[in-house]
Amino acid sequence: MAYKKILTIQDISCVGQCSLTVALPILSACGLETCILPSAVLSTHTAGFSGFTFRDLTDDMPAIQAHWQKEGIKFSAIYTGYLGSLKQIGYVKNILETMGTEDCIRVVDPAMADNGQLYSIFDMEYVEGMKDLCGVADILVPNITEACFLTGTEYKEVYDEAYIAALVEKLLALGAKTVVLTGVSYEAGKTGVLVYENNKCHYYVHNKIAKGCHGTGDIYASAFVGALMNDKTVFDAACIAADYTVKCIENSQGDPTHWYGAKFETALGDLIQMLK
Ligand code: PXL
Repeated sequence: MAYKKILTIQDISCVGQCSLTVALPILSACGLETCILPSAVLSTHTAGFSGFTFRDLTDDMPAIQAHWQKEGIKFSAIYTGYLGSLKQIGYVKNILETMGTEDCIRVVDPAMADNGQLYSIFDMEYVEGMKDLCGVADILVPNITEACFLTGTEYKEVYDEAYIAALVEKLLALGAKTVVLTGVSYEAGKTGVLVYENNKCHYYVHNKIAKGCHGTGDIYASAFVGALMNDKTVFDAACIAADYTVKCIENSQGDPTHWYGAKFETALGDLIQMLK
């Protein structure tokens, strides 16, 4: 595999095992030079902690990008996650459009919602902005809740294949070429990932661990990008990311003091093995 430089744009939650504190170690473990653009700095993530600090870095972005342009820096992949503001989405869209190498792969994780609800700092105006960002993605990696918000679809806990097919069709209409939809579950105790690429759908089913963890969307998307940039196909990368995420959740069971994230570090060795 050629040595690749990639950029990931998401927040730094100083404590909480999500966003950049997950993406950076996972992508580095996958053998990738990982450059970062922090969207915001928070004392913790926003899902379960109260009184967190939040410094929005939107206004730093244009100068950072301008410096990179002056230095002639380009990225083989650009992967975006949790962003800091609606205004920032415009800057990030421009970075996706202009900062990649000719064969750059643009991956957008519209990290804004889970379990039927938007994360606390976001509103419907932000959802509209995120729709626009999805239009420049080569690969979109939403969970079902995010897919519903992006497409104006009613969120359901129980659904059939026709519901998922309609959801994917509406996501493609936003402009993304490939969709990797996570958390698609048709039977109790199982869940999976649906990959739509080149007019074909593939589904990978795996065990669903009853007690999930915060931050697994970020773990999944990071491992997916890491595997993809190791020259795996989109479907193989989606399967590897699923197996790794399940292992992270398994390794995090039975520790009530660790309610805020998954112990993803303990399974990095497994991820590296899966890439071989
Ligand atoms: O894992 C998604 C995420 C990322 N960043 C912040 C969050 C969350 C989920 O709540 O609060 C700051």
